[in-house]
Amino acid sequence: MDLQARIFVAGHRGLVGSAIKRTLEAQGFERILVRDRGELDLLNQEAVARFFAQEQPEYVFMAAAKVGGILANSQYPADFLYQNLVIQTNVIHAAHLFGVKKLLFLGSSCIYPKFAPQPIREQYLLSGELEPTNEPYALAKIAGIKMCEAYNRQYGSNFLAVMPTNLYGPNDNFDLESSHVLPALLRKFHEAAIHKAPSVEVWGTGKPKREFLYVDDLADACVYLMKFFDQRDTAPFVNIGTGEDVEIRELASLIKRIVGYQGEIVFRSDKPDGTPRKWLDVSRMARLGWNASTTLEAGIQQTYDWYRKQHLIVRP
Ligand code: GFB
Repeated sequence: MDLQARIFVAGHRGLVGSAIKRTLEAQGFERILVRDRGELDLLNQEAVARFFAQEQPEYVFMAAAKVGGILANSQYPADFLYQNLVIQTNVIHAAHLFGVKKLLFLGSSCIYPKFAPQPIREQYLLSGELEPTNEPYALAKIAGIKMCEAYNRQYGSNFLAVMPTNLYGPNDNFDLESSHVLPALLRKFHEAAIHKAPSVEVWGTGKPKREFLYVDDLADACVYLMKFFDQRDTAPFVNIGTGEDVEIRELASLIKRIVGYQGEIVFRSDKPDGTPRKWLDVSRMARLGWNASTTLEAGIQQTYDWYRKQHLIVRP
């Protein structure tokens, strides 16, 4: 992938797409193609094909998706299934029709069975039942992985798929209803500190474990794979994580300390816990020469700095 390559970053406003764009820019890539939702509706097959015909992208990072936390996934199962299936189908198929050299599809660690052995190896895909809170999203992502595999097999395409663990960082969604746990807790502790609230609510029992990867590390891994690996080398897909997970209660304590909040933490066990653990085996990616570099504490601190800058709020 030379610095003049035409690279389409689908979903460049989102958490992952914006980090990939930042990383590509920092590495000197000059022809990064992006389109806002108003300019290109990825749900529209004809519009997607027209865009590929006009712009002839050579490389595609498929980071556009309908995403959300445990509550949003439970409330909008149809949207998560429909939108992800259609968006990814349109982009992957257009990449095939218009001769894209390489495409990288973003999956998610929730594609693995709810009770998969830990740490989760890539070959555990489709070996058991999914976690019900995000089954529709997971099914769409599994279809995306299988679509990449099928196009590689039938047409000799070079489509890669990566399975990142739970992500966080700048440009995340901080809406308390639809976001993931890390941005939600950053915001809750921050606001509680400002308003000197006596306690902060954390959903569930606090016992589930999650592995959190700073999004700039993920972007670095994606660009690394796009530059140096083909689907033959990474086949069929690869986990990306830190290799370490934490209990939600430990995460809450860490965020509380970073924000400087003095009050109590209250666990709302009437809210869902979701899957008990999804700890990724990242040895395949390590063998490919890549490891995460940002510690959880440093990543949360950077995300918190970004959040406060966005909201022009002084430190409590
Ligand atoms: O991040 P999260 O929404 O997604 O929740 P999942 C992780 C854990 O944090 C759950 C708990 O056990 C939640 O109950 N939690 C505690 C909270 N407080 C909060 C809070 O204020 N907000 C949120 N959101 N959670 C998602 C999937 O699952 O993971 C998606 O639904 C996707 O499909 C994503 O795969 C990576 O890790 O449970």
